[in-house]
Amino acid sequence: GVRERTLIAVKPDGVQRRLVGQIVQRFEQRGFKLVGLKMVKAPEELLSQHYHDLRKKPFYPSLLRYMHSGPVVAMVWEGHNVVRTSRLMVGDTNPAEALPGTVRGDFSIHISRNVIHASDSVQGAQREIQLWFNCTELLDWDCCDHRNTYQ
Ligand code: YYY
Ligand code: MG
Repeated sequence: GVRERTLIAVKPDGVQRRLVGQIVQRFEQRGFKLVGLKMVKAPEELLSQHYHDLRKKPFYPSLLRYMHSGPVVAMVWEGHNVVRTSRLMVGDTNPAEALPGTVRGDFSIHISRNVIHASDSVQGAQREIQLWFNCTELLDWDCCDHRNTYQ
């Protein structure tokens, strides 16, 4: 439905490289609705829950160190099919495989510094949104262009 939500986060490299504005712009211009946004230095506890499924991977320790190295801009975007569409907008995990036109394909080179996070399933998105945001930080507001974005 049009109320589907996903967690998007500009990672510390993306914030350092001043890419926040361009990334927000892509989701706005696509027509999705921003319902939450904050800048945080993510606690290690949050990051270990966020990346729980990857805890046995060889790159996990450096992944956590990188994600904890500086501020992250976490956002919740809402709209029809937003989880799948935002994965397409973000591009392949490995920037070498990410197509031009995607965030990773336009702004990154190496898998260890791939600029952005996007939830990979509707269930995963719900779990991640609960980890990163209180419900009071998510705003339910009427988008004036709703009738021009949907049927
Ligand atoms: O969802 P996505 O970010 O595209 O990839 P995941 O498989 O969930 O991995 C999370 C994160 O871990 C990835 O964005 C970069 C990092 N990573 C890595 O550094 N090296 C790998 N071989 C795989 C993933
Ligand atoms: Mg993932």
